[in-house]
Amino acid sequence: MIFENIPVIKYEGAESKNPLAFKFYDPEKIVMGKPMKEYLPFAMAWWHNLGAAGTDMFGRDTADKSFGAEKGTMEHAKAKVDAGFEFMQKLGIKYFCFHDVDLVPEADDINETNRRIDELSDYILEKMQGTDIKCLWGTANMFSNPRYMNGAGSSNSADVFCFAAAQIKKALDTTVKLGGKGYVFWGGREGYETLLNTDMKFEQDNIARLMRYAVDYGRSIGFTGDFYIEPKPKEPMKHQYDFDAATAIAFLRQHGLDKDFKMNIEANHATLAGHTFQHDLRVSRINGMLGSVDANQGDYLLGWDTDEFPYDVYEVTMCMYEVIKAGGLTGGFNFDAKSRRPSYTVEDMFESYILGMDTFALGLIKAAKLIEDGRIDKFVEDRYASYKSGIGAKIVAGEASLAELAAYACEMGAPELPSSGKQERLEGVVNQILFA
Ligand code: XUL
Ligand code: CO
Repeated sequence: MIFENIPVIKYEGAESKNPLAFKFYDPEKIVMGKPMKEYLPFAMAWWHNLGAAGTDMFGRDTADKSFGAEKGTMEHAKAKVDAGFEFMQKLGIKYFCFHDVDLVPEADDINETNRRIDELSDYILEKMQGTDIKCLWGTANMFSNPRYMNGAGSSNSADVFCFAAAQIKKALDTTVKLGGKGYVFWGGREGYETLLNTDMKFEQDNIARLMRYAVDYGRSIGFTGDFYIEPKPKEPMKHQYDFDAATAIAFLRQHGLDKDFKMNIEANHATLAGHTFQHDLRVSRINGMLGSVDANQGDYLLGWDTDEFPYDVYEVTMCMYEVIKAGGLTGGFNFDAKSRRPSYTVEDMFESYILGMDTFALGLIKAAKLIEDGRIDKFVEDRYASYKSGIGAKIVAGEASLAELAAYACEMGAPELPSSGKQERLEGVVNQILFA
């Protein structure tokens, strides 16, 4: 056992003062006709939970993530598997997400890296047996190694493009081997630093080519899940092509990839794009492309991707509102989040996930209440009542012409002001649902 002093985390209810217990996440509790756990397929992010130890731009690690083995070795890679499975089992988490290089130390020779990935994925498969833990999604890290300084699909080097293809192939093989439901493209360096040296159209077409090669290969080896784009506007690049959900969806449609891809929406990426989390979820939902969520939150006072554990119940309630309206996720909620640097103990690893899971449970409960209450949905419905009959109904049916509408307007004279937006009343309803 690696986390000897940590018990299995149980639901103790809202009054509990035990830091190592759930206050709101009660997996069997029925919410809108389904057990909570079905609405909330949580996933552990291999990289943050088992890898990130607090290093930032100004200082080194604060946490010890060696798990009793020497870092950079296959023993350490296996110790991370042991730690990860014990961690997930103690919290009741059923999924994990990984990058290829989260699993094993990358070797100088890709053939050796691939051999290590095979060995480690065999070990993960063994660990999975007798548990109900599965892979949510896999991905290839095509942003850390210096070769990817100009991106992978967007690189000016065809050799780098091929190397990316090799990594994607292996990551897809491994995702399929581990029964993964999805495969993610996060284009961290798929963008530019300056247009002075950039052929934007060529780079975007090439990214689409790489995705098309990946889809064709994935389908040929029996991968039936969804591919995801995880939009992010910037960081590390000054401008990233998958800026936000609207941009990514238009890109997928332009290149005929929209049948194979959905969105993986990360809260902190949406806010970096100048949107709310809910906005990017809504854009994905109304386009039938809400697939999965990277569950975290940013800091509105900071302009970068802080990847904090979700705590903002307003934001998460509106997330769950979108998810319920979408009929649930085909993917899950991956905690792409890290404990703050001064929260460096083993207890902090668990308490971070407890916070995140409890926040989403609260968000689910409150979003269900908001929908059952019905005032907000009814208000929105009524707000467009002028399109239900008369000239409005004709507009919606596409049976009018511009000349007919103009004639209608000229006869009418100036229209009355539209009905009040009542934002403050609606915000009061949300507060009442959250706190009454
Ligand atoms: C980076 C980020 C990534 C992706 C996977 O901002 O979110 O960890 O989720 O590459
Ligand atoms: Co992410």
